[in-house]
Amino acid sequence: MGISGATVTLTDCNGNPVTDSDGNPVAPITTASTGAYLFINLKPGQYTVTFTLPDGYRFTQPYQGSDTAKDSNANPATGKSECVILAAGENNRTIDAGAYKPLPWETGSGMMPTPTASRIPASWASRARRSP
Ligand SMILES: [Ca+2]
Repeated sequence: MGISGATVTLTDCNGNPVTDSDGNPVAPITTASTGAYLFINLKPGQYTVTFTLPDGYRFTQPYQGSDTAKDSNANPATGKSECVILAAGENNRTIDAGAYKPLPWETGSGMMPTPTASRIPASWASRARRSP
């Protein structure tokens, strides 16, 4: 399940704006209903992905489990991933954010409903040339 309306921003590891292989600024992406995002035509380098969640969502704990394609990379306090090295020709689909929408207490029952977890799956790629 994806989260729509999240903003995904790509910067260098110092938080500075980056440009793609053609020298154009890499604009932030707002996720669609699948939650997926795609940055293409990037230069090899070191990047940080910053996730900004829609109202009401919170990040899950990062780096849970052993599957890097499914774990959350977002620091719950900042929404930033770790500094990631993107090699030439690499297509990195492992940087993502887990988030959930807390549900209000059910008054009277004493039961806390289990929040539904969602993911913002990532996809980003470098390549030397743009495909025709
Ligand atoms: Ca991950």
